[in-house]
Parts: sequence; structure tokens; C-alpha cells
Amino acid sequence: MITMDDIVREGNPILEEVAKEVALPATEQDSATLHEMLEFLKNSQDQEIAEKYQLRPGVGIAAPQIGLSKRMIAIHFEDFDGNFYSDGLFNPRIVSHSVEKTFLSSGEGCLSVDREIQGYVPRYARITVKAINLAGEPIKLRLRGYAAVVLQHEIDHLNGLMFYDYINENNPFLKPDNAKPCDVD
Ligand code: K2U
Ligand code: NI
Repeated sequence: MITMDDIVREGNPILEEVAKEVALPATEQDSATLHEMLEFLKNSQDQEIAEKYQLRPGVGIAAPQIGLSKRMIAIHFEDFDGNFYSDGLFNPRIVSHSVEKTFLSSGEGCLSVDREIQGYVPRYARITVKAINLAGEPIKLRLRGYAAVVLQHEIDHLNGLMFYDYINENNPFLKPDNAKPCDVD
């Protein structure tokens, strides 16, 4: 099983690389790894298992975060509207997005960053993502708000980008233009 010992931390160059597309149909190995990434998220959200193995909670994880420069991510979360997402995605790509932006008023964290970095992270408010899922099916996700934030955070990891790259250095809590927070009514 994946534990925090397997999570690559900031400073490791793999987190700044553009990850390579996964050859499809996925090999047994790549499918098994993506399944393990999804299991990690489920374990990290299970109080007993997270406690036992000292796992930090995660709603998403990208392969570069376990040292693999491959374009695959796993997601496991319920958004604020009660929509539940739990899957592994090969070669996810944002095929369209809104002009409007959003952000989490609580800021963002990262399993690969062992320090708190405060500030608003501007994200597209709505995105459409295409990918091949763990079952090998082509999927299209139309996401907004929190779900859009999670997918953008994870797809950024495939492009060597970290959430703090977007925070306004002079005024981290400057409300981003044309943006509304997605975690407050
Ligand atoms: O990629 C990662 O490091 C996993 C992040 C993803 C993420 C961070 C901030 C906002 C959206 C997604 C972890 O899930 S951060 C920990 C966490 C746990 C529960 C809820 C929100 C963030
Ligand atoms: Ni992250």
C-alpha cells in the first residue's frame, strides 16, 4: 500500500517536470499503480487506517507525487453539492474552461508540501475534463466549484505546477479578478 513514505516532497525535480502520456490500453502495471493511488485516497480518509499508518488526508493524488512521471491521477471526494467522485484517470486533459474563476477561501494544501502556504489560488470556475478511466472507458467530466479546483490541482501536478505558483506574492489574500469563492455561500 502507498504510505506517506512514498510521497515525493517539494524540491524533488519530478514535481517540476511535465509528465509523459500513458500508453493505452494501460499495462497491468500502470492499472495496478493507479488502483493503488485510489486506495491511498480511500485509506487517507478512513480515520482508523489513516491513524494507524499516519496518512495525511487526500482528495486527489497525481503519479509524480509517488515518483512516477506519468499522466495519471486518482480522485476520491464528495463536492459541496453532494456529487461523489471516485476514480483513476489516465491522460486527463482540460478540453474547455470558463472565463470566470473560483478559489477556496481556505486556500490549498498539498501532500507534497509539508508546510502551510496561505493565500488564494485562482482556478477556472468550470472545466470540462476528458480522460480514460480505471476501467479503460473514455469519460468526459463537466465540473464546477470544488470539483473543478481538485481536478485543476491534480492536472497541474502532471504539468510540474504547484498550487503556490498561483498565489499573489504581494498580497496572498487579494481577491482574484472575476472570481467567487467556491466554499462559502
Ligand atoms: O495533490 C495533492 O497534493 C492532494 C491535495 C489536493 C487538493 C488540495 C487542495 C485543494 C484541492 C485538492 C490534498 O487533497 S490536500 C488535503 C486535503 C484533504 C481534504 C480536503 C482538502 C484538501
Ligand atoms: Ni498537490
